[in-house]
Amino acid sequence: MKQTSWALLFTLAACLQSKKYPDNNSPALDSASIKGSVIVHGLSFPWEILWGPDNFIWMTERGGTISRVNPATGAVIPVFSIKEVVSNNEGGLLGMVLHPTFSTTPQVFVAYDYNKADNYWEKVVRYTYNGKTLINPLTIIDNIIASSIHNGCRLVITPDLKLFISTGDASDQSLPQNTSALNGKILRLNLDGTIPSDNPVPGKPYWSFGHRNPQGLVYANHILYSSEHGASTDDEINIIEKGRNYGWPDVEGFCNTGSEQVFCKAHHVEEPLRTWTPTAAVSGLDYYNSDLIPQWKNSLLVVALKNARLYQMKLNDKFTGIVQTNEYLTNAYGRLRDVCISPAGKVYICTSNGNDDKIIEIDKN
Ligand SMILES: [Ca+2]
Ligand SMILES: [Ca+2]
Repeated sequence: MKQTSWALLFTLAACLQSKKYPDNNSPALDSASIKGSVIVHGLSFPWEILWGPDNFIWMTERGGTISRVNPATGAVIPVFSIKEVVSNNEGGLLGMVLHPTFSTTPQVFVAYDYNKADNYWEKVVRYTYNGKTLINPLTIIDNIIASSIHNGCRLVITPDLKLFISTGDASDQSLPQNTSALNGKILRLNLDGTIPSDNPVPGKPYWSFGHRNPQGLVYANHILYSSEHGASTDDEINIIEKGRNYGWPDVEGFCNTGSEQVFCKAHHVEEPLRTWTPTAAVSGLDYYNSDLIPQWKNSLLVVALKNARLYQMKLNDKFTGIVQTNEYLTNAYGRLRDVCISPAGKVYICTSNGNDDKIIEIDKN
């Protein structure tokens, strides 16, 4: 099942030649040092891939299935299928995260969309893994408005055991600036669904607001980073800070137009680290700091759907700015949804083409 893609090697070599955003004097990347392989194919819209403490890749597929993927053999082992999931266009079973101490607390958190009283809703449910399947569902949060587009839904648990949930605007632009609505937010909850006492506003589940469709979220260097889809302009990478407003729909990307500058000043809007115009449709986000691919140390990795490539964004020494971006896999596998990294430093990427979707492994050569 495991096959090296020579086309990918050539693509990598070609991509490694070009630095699209050179803004420091980093040495040129060594194209001979990296290779890509398809380890799994035949998937249907994988949405979340994450590296589990069992050294399997845990995966959601949008239709409602949770599986464990053996990265050495490509075997896909079904864990559970959530019957309640309704996959309506971009909606369905989306983000997933495991408890940080999974071996002693084997909890699996998933976000998904479903129908209730003729409306489409999103909720986050916590299951327990019994070694074979998922049991004991507990709803952590419910009644987030779902839509056929803009559902956000990446999940992160920080070391202090807080659950962050990104939610989209569900195509209703009145929601992100309404701090009583659950949409267009990055929410922060305790792992039992209660609201932490140190949230920005007591009793409210949001941590930040003014988001359009954040589909990437990673915690590293004591910083929460996100990726977010813009409309036709201004995809964003953000650093998510407590209580801050990220602008949507009044601000797209930087506070650089007259009306945006007025709004940003009045509402203390946090600007992104970088933007893409036209949009690239950036989705899954992770932080790379392994020695395996040393050129990528201290980088954010984000994959793009529309632009069908991997962006490697080298961070500065304070982890608060992007000093260089390099591009890989351009058009090699179509739309790319999510990325995860093994402890050994191998990078895994899943496609989102809806037909023979794949997981690709990137390793040193
Ligand atoms: Ca913004
Ligand atoms: Ca702007």
